[in-house]
Amino acid sequence: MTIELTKGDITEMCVDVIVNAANSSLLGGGGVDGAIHRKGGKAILEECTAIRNRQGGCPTGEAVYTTAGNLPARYVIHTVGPVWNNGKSNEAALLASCYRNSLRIADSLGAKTVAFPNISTGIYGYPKQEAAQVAVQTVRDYQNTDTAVEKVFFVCLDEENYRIYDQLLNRTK
Ligand code: AR6
Repeated sequence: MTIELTKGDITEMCVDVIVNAANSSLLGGGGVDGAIHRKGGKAILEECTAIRNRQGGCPTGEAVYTTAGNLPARYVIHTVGPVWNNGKSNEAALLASCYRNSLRIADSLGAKTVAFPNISTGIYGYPKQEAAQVAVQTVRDYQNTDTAVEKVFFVCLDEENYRIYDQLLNRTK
C-alpha cells in the first residue's frame, strides 16, 4: 500500500472510496461534507437517512458507508472526527479511529484506492500539524496489516495542510 499527496477537491477524485468528514447526525453540513452531498446528489442523503433510522447516527471515531451517487468515486465512507477541545477529550485516539475504521470498511468493500480529506481540521478546529501526524501515523500503521488497499491519497484543499503533509510524508519513511 502506497501513500500519495494531492492538492484539490476530494469530490473530483476518481477512486474507489472517498472519505467524508461528517457529523454524528449523518445529515450533511458545511465544509467537505457539504461539497460531497451537493455534488453527489440525493442518493447519498437517502442512504445516510436509512443508516440513521437503523442505528441512530454515527458516533465520533466510527464510520459508515454509502453510494457515491453522482461522484466519480464508487463509495463514500462517512466518518465523524472529534471536535478539538484542547487535547483534553481523547481527540488523538478518536481521530486515529476515524482513519483506521475507514480503511477497514474500505477493505471490506474491496477498495483498492481510498482518498481522505484532512478530517477535523476545518469546522472542528483540530490543529493541522497535530491532526496530520495522527493521520499519517495511522495510515502507515495500516500499511503493516493484511490489507488489499493499494493506494491511499491525502487530499488537501488548503495550502497549509498540503505543506504539512508534504513535510511529514517526505521527511520520514
Ligand atoms: N475537498 C477536500 N477537502 C476539503 C473540501 C473539499 N471539497 N472542503 C473542505 N475541505 P471540514 P471537520 C477540507 O470543516 O473539521 C461539517 O459541517 C478543509 O479545508 O469539512 O471535520 C460536518 O457536517 C479542512 O481541511 O470538516 C461537521 O459538522 C478539512 O476538509 C463538521 O463540518 C475538514 O474540514 C466537520 O468538521
